[in-house]
Amino acid sequence: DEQYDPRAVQDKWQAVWAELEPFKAVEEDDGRERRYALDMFPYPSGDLHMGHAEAFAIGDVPARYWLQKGFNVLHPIGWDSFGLPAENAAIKRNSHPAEWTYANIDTQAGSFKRYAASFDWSRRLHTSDPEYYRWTQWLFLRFYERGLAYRKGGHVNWCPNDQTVLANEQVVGGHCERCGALVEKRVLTQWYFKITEYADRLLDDMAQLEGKWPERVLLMQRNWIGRSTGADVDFVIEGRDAPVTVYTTRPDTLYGATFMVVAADAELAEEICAPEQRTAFEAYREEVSRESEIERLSTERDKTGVFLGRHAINPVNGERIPVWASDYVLAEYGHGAIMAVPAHDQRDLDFALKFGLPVRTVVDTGEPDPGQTGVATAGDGRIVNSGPINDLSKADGIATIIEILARQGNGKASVNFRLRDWLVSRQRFWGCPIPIIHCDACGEVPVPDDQLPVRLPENLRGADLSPKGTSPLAAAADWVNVECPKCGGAAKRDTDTMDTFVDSSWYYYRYCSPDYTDGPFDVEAVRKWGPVDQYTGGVEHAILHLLYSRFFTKVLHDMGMVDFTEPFTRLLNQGQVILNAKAMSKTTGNLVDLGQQIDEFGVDVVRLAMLFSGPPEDDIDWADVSPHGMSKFLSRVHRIASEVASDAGVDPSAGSVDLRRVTHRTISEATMLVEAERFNVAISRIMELVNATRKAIDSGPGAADPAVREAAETITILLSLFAPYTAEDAWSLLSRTAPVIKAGWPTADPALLVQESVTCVVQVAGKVKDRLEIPPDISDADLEAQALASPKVQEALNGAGIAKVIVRAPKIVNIVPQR
Ligand code: ANZ
Ligand code: ZN
Repeated sequence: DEQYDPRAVQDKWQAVWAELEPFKAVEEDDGRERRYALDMFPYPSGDLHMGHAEAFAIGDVPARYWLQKGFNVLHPIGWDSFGLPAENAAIKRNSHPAEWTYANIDTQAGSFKRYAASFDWSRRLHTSDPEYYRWTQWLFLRFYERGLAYRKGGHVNWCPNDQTVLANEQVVGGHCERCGALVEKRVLTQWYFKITEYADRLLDDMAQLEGKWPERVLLMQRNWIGRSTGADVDFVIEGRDAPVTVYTTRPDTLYGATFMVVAADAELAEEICAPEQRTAFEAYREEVSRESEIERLSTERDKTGVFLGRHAINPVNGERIPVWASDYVLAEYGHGAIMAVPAHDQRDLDFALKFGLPVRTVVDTGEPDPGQTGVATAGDGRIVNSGPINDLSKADGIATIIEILARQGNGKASVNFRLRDWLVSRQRFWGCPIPIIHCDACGEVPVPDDQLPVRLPENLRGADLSPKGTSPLAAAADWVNVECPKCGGAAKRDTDTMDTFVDSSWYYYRYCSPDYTDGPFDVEAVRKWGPVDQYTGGVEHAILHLLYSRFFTKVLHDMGMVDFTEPFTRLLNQGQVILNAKAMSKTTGNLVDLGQQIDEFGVDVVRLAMLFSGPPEDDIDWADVSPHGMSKFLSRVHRIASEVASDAGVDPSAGSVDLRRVTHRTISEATMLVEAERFNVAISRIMELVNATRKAIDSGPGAADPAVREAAETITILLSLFAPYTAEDAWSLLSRTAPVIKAGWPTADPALLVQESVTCVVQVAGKVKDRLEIPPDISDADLEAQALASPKVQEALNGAGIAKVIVRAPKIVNIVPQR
């Protein structure tokens, strides 16, 4: 017989789907329950690659499953189309970033269609479209009104290569997340979103996500937010009016504070430095300004620092302790100053030993003296050398010291977060302009809503866009100079654009009403569709995008625009596609070309290989997959469909019970496996059903048996989640009407799920005396009773008493008679 070629049927069915639009979500209530399946939208860099093929094959399964189940499914697609690569390409080609961007989007859209992604194409959006970024600007202004968008000067991360600032989240190990350059610190005035105001809620609402998001993502978010509890303690500084506050997680060690350390780059250090130490301090600070954050945080490095020529007074015992400046204390955390307790904090101990400062143990943990060993003891123990809190435990010591400080009025319990406000301004062109006008007379003036969008100029090209340290928009005089909306005087537009993570923090709401013109989204539409039921995408977004989207959702909730507080109910992070253990990412280059794989094997083979290789969250080594094996399997399915006589409508209950049992067990298990996201195992169950069907055709009741048709239809419907083209073609061979995706998910007949009986051997004194047909899940007690009741067993016992009965249900019962 003729070999089936999965490539041959693709164009035909793609055209049919374009006509039938089976993936279109229905806006009106039509009695069906709604489901929202979302894939992280792509960045338009070139064509789709193997990583996309994996992610979108995985994301397609729940969407297709829900369609088969009869839900009204929203499964949209769009593009995250602002960003640096487009700008760099435009500089190279002397063009406008939009040209490269929209050409790539078209390429990717064509590839998605060929790949049979089950998208509702009518909802397509691009974040770089003015009709989209108009609403990004509108949201910025609402944040601004609520005090959640503000400008401040301060130390920021600066990428010397991209010539732009970066959010903390975009600095990975001290390097620019995008280009890898070592990140520098600069003092600049920038726009921030006040995400810290939501720190508690971002942590506490994670309770809703427990068990529904990958545990490691929740852990990464928790660590990133980094809530710590302790106390603020005020130290009087000799010769200075205002005290210096330090943050400590260990107020129980206050009697062990033998010096204080101020961040060398904090204003405080500059301010309290005594005149005779100024030269030394300034030289040191200069050194520190050249260090990267990784260097500063490294525990391996030798400690450095300088004495500031001042003393602080310990608020509980009046002791005078020297104040130092060092780089291991960060200006931006807590109060930028610490009380150093070298006996119980390793960094402080390293510093004390380096500079000959005293070490005093105040918690006896039973370990040797840190001053001698150089190893700080951080554990619990009995408090010593600490006046009123002696003999207390760590926890009681903390509580008591906080009480004492509160009574004295120089300290209180305090909570700190590692999370910083989100720096959102960028000095680049291809992003959403910040809708603020700067007027000498009025200050910051929001662009009025009816003047949105503030459009990007279209006349800047090539070299106009090259990095200059300020936004290329600053050079566009006709764009920058405007009338102040308040006073009508001469004013200037803000020339920064927004971090592209702002664009992607709300796109999933826009999909619910993509053409809405009265706001970023129709609140009613989001009430119907939201929140997203299943979100699929890469774990590289475990912190940034997901945290920002969660933040946006909480703000939108507070604005009364959404009625839930978490945007993504379930999250699935697919693994990576690798080749011989090398990751296939943008940076290592695409070692395998998706287009070429599809040309060679066909879409269904690639999709199936992606899904069958293992659980979705595991990495796939493309060197280990077998496209030929997948191809063979699809051929077997296709052949079964072509052999089954076209007598649709015959009652399957007239067919082979043995095959029907396999079919219904497969339905039951595949349903559970798909819902548990074990797609690879679901596919292997389908393969087993294909084998059983083949056998029934070749050496069983034959292709005309109604049970064989039932099996063939079941195989086809189940396969429509994973290999859509072949499923559609098989469906038509079975004389059924397209689209197969609306065929309806089959339900298993419980009567056919009851397992057949198994045979149990019954021995008396080690000799087989009877065989019982019993249910496989029989209990030991029932089995023992049945065995003892057997006439053959009674005969063998011949009136003897029973010493012992050994039961191994459902296989064997051994009866030991009394002698
Ligand atoms: C005294 C002490 C004694 C501390 C001890 C620890 C152990 P987390 O958990 O991360 O919040 N610290 C405070 N502000 C800092 C800053 N700006 N830069 C660097 N370190 C800073 O850590 C809080 C602890 O880190 C604080 O508690 C403080 O040292 C230090 F046995 O105070 B601790
Ligand atoms: Zn003005």
